[in-house]
Amino acid sequence: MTYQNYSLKQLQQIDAAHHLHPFTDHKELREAGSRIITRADGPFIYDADGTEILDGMAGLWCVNVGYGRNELAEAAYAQMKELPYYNSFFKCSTPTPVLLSKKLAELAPKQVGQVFYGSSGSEANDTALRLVRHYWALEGKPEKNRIISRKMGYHGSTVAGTSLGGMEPMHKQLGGAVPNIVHVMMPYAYELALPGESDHDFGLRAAKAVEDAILEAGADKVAAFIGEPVMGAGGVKIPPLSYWPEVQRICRKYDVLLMLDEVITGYGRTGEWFAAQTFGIEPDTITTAKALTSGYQPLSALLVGDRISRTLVEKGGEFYHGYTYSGHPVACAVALKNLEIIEREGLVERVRNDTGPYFAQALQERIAGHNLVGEVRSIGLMGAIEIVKDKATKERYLPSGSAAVVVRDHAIAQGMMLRATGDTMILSPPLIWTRETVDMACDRIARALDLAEADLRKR
Ligand code: PXG
Repeated sequence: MTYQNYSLKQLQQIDAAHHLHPFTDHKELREAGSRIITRADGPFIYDADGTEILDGMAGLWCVNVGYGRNELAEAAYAQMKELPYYNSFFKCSTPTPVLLSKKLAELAPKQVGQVFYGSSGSEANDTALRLVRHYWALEGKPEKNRIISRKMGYHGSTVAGTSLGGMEPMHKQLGGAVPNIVHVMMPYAYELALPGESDHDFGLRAAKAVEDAILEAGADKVAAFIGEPVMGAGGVKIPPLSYWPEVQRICRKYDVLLMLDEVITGYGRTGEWFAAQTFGIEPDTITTAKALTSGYQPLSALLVGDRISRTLVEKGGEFYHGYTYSGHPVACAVALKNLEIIEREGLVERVRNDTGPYFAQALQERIAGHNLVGEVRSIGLMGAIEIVKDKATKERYLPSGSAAVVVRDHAIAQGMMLRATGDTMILSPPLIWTRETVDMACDRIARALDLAEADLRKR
């Protein structure tokens, strides 16, 4: 029986009765009822009432090639018929992860040539954490096991992902994180730069927090630094250009590995295949997931730098780690086809040279001037709108985070899906957006801001 046999109301009732959603206040959801999305095509999603909504979030930062790609469905179907599953344990392999690994090694920065697969970004970060600790143990330095991360970083929701991330409410619920992970300041100039401090100087100061943490622990105790090139779930926080090269210099100075979490930024979002290329750095690991398959299949790939893989091979000994679905043949077949589409349609170049700059300009010209907007910022097709009560003083509406939700609800009613995180609106659209789609989004967001302002000023 297909869902078409159920009314929207029935689906909502069954959802409420049996389905526990991620990151949800379940009491609140029971009262409101869920929004049920039934289909999607190109840049649009459609809810159970048939309402068309422009998807400004590419699902959840993942549907880079947009919806309705028959080629991806066909790749999955063909692979399922040929070989739906076999594992990559016990010295076995299957063709699609083999070929995908070769492709990823070609696309990745030159010092990164090996791939470890999982099904989610969280799993890939679990792998990354275990791998860097294993690396130092193989190098005869098992005590070099601490990881430096950032406050407000997001690295997933498993125990390791939560521990690596810097979200305090998540740590609180975890009730005991993976030990030896410390969190330093984030490079978020809008709120943390000092009066009169240039972007450049702020970037260096934020990087210095990494050095301070290394010195405090002792360099012989620090395994790695991990960060998202652009913090995503934490609010599309784009670091000054001075930040990443300085972090890399510091990591090299103290022989600390550099781990980039590109679960959001990987596969074109910033206008390069990887944000490591955008920021000109050479990480030792790159965590990727989401847009690797454009979300059509669950798949993550931890890209592993040669320094680490060389030690694994030279020293030998089993790395006791892996998942049933590591290198899943169907997911890897879809990833191969997805990367082929991104290449064939030149989506990365389009973001870099056309839609990315146009998006930045449109946000500046059409959104930044609004009374509710403290700042807009973007890189590639990834943007943020800061919602404030007072532009000049950057004062926010109270309670914290409540205003962005008002904007978001109006935006959805205007046919524009975007996300609110704290007091920040986030955009991360499919890379198939054109200038016209950017214009359509700005029209709808501007209307939502007007309506939200009318509501908020009544408070
Ligand atoms: N790292 C980063 C940088 C992420 O953004 C993960 C790891 C974990 O990936 P998985 O596949 O395990 O979810 C993510 C995921 C949001 C939101 O609300 C963001 C993510 C996931 C769910 C919600 O912005 N990012």
